[in-house]
Amino acid sequence: PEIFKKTFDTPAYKGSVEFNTGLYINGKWVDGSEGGFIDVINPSNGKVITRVSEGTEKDIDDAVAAAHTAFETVWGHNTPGYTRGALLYKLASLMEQYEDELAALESLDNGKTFGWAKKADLALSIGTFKYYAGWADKIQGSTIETSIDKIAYTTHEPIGVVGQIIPWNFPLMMLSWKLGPALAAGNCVILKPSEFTPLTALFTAKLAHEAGFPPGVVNVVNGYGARVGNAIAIHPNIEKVAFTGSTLVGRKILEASARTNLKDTTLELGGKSPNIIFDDCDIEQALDWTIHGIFWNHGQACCAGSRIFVHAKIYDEFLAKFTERTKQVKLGDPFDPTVYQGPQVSQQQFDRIMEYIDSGRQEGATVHLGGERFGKEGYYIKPTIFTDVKKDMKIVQEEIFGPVGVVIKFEDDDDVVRQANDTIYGLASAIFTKNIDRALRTSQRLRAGTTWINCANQLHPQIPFGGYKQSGIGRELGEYALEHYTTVKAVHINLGHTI
Ligand code: TXE
Repeated sequence: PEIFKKTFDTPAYKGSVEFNTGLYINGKWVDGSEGGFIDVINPSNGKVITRVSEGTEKDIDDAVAAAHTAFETVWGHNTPGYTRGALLYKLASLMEQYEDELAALESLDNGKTFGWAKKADLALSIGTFKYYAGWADKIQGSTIETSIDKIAYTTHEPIGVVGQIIPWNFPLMMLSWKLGPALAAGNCVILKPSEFTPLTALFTAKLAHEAGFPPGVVNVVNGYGARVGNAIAIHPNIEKVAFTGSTLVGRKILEASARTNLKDTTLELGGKSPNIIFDDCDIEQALDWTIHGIFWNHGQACCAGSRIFVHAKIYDEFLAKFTERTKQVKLGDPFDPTVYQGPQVSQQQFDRIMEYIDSGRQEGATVHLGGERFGKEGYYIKPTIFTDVKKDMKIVQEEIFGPVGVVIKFEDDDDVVRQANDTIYGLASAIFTKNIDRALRTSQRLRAGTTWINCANQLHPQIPFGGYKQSGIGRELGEYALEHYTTVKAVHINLGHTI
């Protein structure tokens, strides 16, 4: 397998990285079984950064076999929780040590700014590993009392070999949300990063190796979704699959599970989250978070506050200020510390977003701001605000996954709740008001897995995240995620003599 070396000499980061770009299977770096490669593109300029080995079905078979052996010999029941926890903590410490290198790679590969990669992606990923390190020796069942001559107890056992398929918008963070609970609970993992952003996963595999995870416990197989992702989804010896990505592919994963071995399946899918601004909010606070809600990570967040509902009484004032603030969002080189917004991740995503913007125009909405490419190279799109939208327009119903928000005027609380819930999704929601009754009442009525009150896009290792409706199945983070990586065994003990 090839080695990638790069020296960064940027305003935000000076230093070098070096790691293997092969597949990490059974504790070794190998080439893809067919010798293929995938080019990795820098979204700021469209140029090739490097290439990584391309995995195949055979590579997934090898990784699954290694994971089974590890599960039966050195992991699962064979390693005490405190040892698993210590390894997870060691990995988190190594990530801390290489925080700048990881942030630089994430920024180069994904296009997010180095500053945000460090402040959000790195901080949360490290925090997630530490959090689950703490859980590894605290996963326990219960004793159930039934009658005088019977006793029963439960154990929470690891599921076994787990497949994890992650997207490109938060490559490292999604990796930590997946690996953290799976490894803490004692499972062995085959992880497939997105073909668009494999670099930080490979660097992390190197760190996991250094931390001392036994061979076969963590396997990272690069590859395309339709091939390697599908091989995971249909594999008869993978007992659970966790996926983050589009609702379209999520459906395929669930179908594959139904057709094959009924894998336990968790899905974290798309969103079209409402951001509700009541007339009694603190307008400056609402502005700060609304901007962050829709433009953070260039709108490539499944929980992005893409439908911005504003109370009629403050609509004009809010829209004027929102427009001014949006004009100040600085685009440019992700390694420039004054830049907030970098490029979209890929040409495909750029085209997709521009098609949505065109569809909005064609369906009669007004491009209030932006709506076009920024600069001459790379996949940059100006922050875009639509007004005069109608509820059936594609830009109001479908996930755009770019820096595009629609602003909608509302008259009363019942009306806004009805509109907010009028979508196939139910991932997140944000509410801005200084009236606590109004905030909590509205939260209760919103069909969404998260409500942020007077903030947006807040994520925390201890707090569960996941969707209602077609935004997904199951929860990540917090204690809740562990339920999806363990299975319960009930043991009945008879102390008496009668049947
Ligand atoms: O996602 P895919 P794409 C949404 C967002 C975006 C759209 C398309 O709206 O515009 O999806 O993005 C793997 N079997 N989200 O096409 O294809 C793929 O290799 C198994 C929301 O990039 O779903 C990658 O690793 N796996 C989202 C992962 O699935 C398959 C994050 C996600 O890619 C596969 C990303 C298959 N048949 C996109 N096909 C979120 N929830 O945060 C692809 N993959």
